[in-house]
Amino acid sequence: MQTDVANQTSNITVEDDRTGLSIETLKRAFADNLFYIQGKLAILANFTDYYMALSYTTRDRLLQRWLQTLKVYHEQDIKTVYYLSAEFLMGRHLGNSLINLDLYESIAQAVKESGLDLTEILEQEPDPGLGNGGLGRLAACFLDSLATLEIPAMGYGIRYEFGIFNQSIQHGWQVEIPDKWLRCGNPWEVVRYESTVQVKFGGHTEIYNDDRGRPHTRWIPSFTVEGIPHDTPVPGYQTNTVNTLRLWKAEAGEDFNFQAFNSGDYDGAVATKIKSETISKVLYPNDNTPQGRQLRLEQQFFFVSCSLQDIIRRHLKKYGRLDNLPEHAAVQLNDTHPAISIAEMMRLLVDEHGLFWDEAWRITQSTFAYTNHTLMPEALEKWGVPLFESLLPRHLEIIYEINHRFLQDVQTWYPDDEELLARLSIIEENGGKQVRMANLATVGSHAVNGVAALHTELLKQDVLSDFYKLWPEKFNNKTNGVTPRRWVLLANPALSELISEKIGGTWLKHLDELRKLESFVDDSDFRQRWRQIKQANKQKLADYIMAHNCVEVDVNSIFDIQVKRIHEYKRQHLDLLHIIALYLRIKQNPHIQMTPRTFIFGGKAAPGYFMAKLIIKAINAVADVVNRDPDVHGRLKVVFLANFSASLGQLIYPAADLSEQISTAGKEASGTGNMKFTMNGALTIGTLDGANIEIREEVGEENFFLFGLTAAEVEKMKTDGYKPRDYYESNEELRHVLDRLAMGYFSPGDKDLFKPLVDSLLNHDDYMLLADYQAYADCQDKVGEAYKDVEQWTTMSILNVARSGKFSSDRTIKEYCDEIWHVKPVNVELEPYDPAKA
Ligand code: GPW
Repeated sequence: MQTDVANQTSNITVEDDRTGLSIETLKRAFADNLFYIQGKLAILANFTDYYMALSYTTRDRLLQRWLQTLKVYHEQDIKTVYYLSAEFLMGRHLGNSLINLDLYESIAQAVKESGLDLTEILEQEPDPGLGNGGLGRLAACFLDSLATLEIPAMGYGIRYEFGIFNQSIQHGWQVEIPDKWLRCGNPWEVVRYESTVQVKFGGHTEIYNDDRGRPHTRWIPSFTVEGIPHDTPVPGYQTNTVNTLRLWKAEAGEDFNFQAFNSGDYDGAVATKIKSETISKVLYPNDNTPQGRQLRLEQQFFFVSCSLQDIIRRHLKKYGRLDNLPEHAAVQLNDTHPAISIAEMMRLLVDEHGLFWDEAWRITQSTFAYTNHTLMPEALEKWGVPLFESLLPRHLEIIYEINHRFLQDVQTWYPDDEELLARLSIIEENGGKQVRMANLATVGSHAVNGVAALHTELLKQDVLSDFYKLWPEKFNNKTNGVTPRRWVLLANPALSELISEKIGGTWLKHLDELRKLESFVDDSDFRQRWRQIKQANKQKLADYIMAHNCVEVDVNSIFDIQVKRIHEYKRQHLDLLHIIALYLRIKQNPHIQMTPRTFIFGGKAAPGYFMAKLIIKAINAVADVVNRDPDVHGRLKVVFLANFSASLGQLIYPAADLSEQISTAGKEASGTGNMKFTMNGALTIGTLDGANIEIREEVGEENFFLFGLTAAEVEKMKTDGYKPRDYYESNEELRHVLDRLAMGYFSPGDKDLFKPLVDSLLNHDDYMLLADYQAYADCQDKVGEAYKDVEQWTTMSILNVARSGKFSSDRTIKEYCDEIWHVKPVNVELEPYDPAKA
């Protein structure tokens, strides 16, 4: 039908304000958006206005690809990946969109000709912090790779109104500030009210008979919440594919609103509204340590139910039947946070769509796969049965039924092994019944994977060993990766340009091609430019440190960096013990030779994690003493950068000389920061943990600083009876370091401040810092020596980058596609946008 709107706009050509790519058109579009979207005259506009106008200019250029991708997915017979995750740490969108659309240079030029600076505008964007750390950032890297590889895929999660808190440091302590990231509006989301779904909570179940007299179960909820989809485009790199990240916002169900409102119960209406909206209000700031709070379970069920209903609705519309769902949908569970999916899918199929149990179970098992991200026993999610029953009564019944049938099978395979049954059961029976989400996810999925080779081996031998005995074929490894588009091209443009000049630009899609850099390792001009780029990146970070911490750092010193969530198993305090040791060495021997170092830390602590917060305070306390002391001047500096985030990471990784990956062996499932450092030419000091092992394998042991106990040695020591105090007694330097901390040397106003930290190390030391201390200090001495040999260090740095190709998330995603999801790329051809035909 020819509408008036279509008639009026049918003369628009490709070079219009919304799709045109010439500098002139981009400038005009930018000015136009400033006027019509931001409602500002150019002379009155501020940087937020520029950022918004430029974002809309860029978004317009994404929309054609995005809508075309949706059209192709709608029309073709395809299989789609659904990545369910409670966290997506996407990072800033504008710079990434410009990179992936190949628009960066032209926009930079257009902005320049408008009298502005693009990098300054990019800094205005609030960093969407809808995740805690590695797990959420992995989800974002995976979406980038899926779109780049042209795989039909959709991310599903929660649109938190408040993301991870902003961290400020006051008197050395972490202070949490709410993250109002939506304050100025979000140009990257499109609200799809028409796809709103209803989510039930609470109430009870009842049996009823259908017309043929067959019994069914019905769930009568006590309240209903609406899920409103907010869609964000996810552009692939140099491809037409733009996938969708669909995040759900919780709102009050309409009937509830009106019932209370119409009867004059305004307080009641408001209370319902608040209760509903609370569900997507705030991200839980715990990493690797879940808290069994009711609201958290509500969040998990909310986004799972929204997403599965959405998937089923779309599938039914296209195919009219559900038996073939596994041929068209692969659903990946990002840890157990969405594991309630298994029960919800069964409920939807059996209760709402009338399928038989066995058929529903076949569909469920063949659709879902589960990724485990931790071995730490306290991080495995469990929910008390009473809470579960009050919030999700029907799901508890379904879980009991799944468990009953599963344990019956086990009994026929392994008769009379009560202990095996108790370990495998989805319900933990001792000490208050609990639902074990990892067991539910494992039973309900056809594939279970770990995130690095060692981690998967330990899963098979330890945490999930009983399941591995039942179903060895379910278990597989998928070593993590990171996207080189954000973490090299966007973060380190100078290095990227040098690399492309030498080996061409295709490495950004085929990261293994970085190997070609090895043939330039002896090229002295190349080596010199390599060093200059690192130096310039260090200078940028030094400027940031001066601006934010008022500390002057020497760019010729080793930038020795540990950035990640603060956790005892990650051992930021091992780094700190060594810093104190260096400080004391200088104090004892003021003329000692030492390679100058700048120690840089960044990372957030969970607000309720006392020891992690004390570690932050300790780092800052040591920094205060060290940075002020003229005796160590020119040799040591310590800096804690507040509010570490994806965007701060983009500044930090390219500036690092040394990457600290020093977790207790067997505790870090993979790590992904380790990969970002390596790709940017930092060398690693690390333990044989997580993906460190594979990084070392790739770059060569001579290009990696290894220290510490192995996972097996850690376990053996624990069973043999580990006594940390023995190390204290027998190691003089370590004793001095711990004594100074315990005595209050770094906390003059409060001498006992760090006693809990020292006591914990002397009496328990769950993460074996004292056992690893000397090996770490010795290894750091080797680092100091190695850095003095500039040429050798340059060679090692180049080889680290040249051999980092394995750690592209493209490689990881290809493995998921081939071995778990069985999905293929779908080509998206662009049709010129013509409103007359739209
Ligand atoms: F506990 N990871 C994380 F397994 O960032 F759920 N948050 C988490 O809550 C968990 C894991 C969980 C991290 C791992 O600690 C890290 O080793 C891994 O590289 C990352 O997940 C991505 O797999």
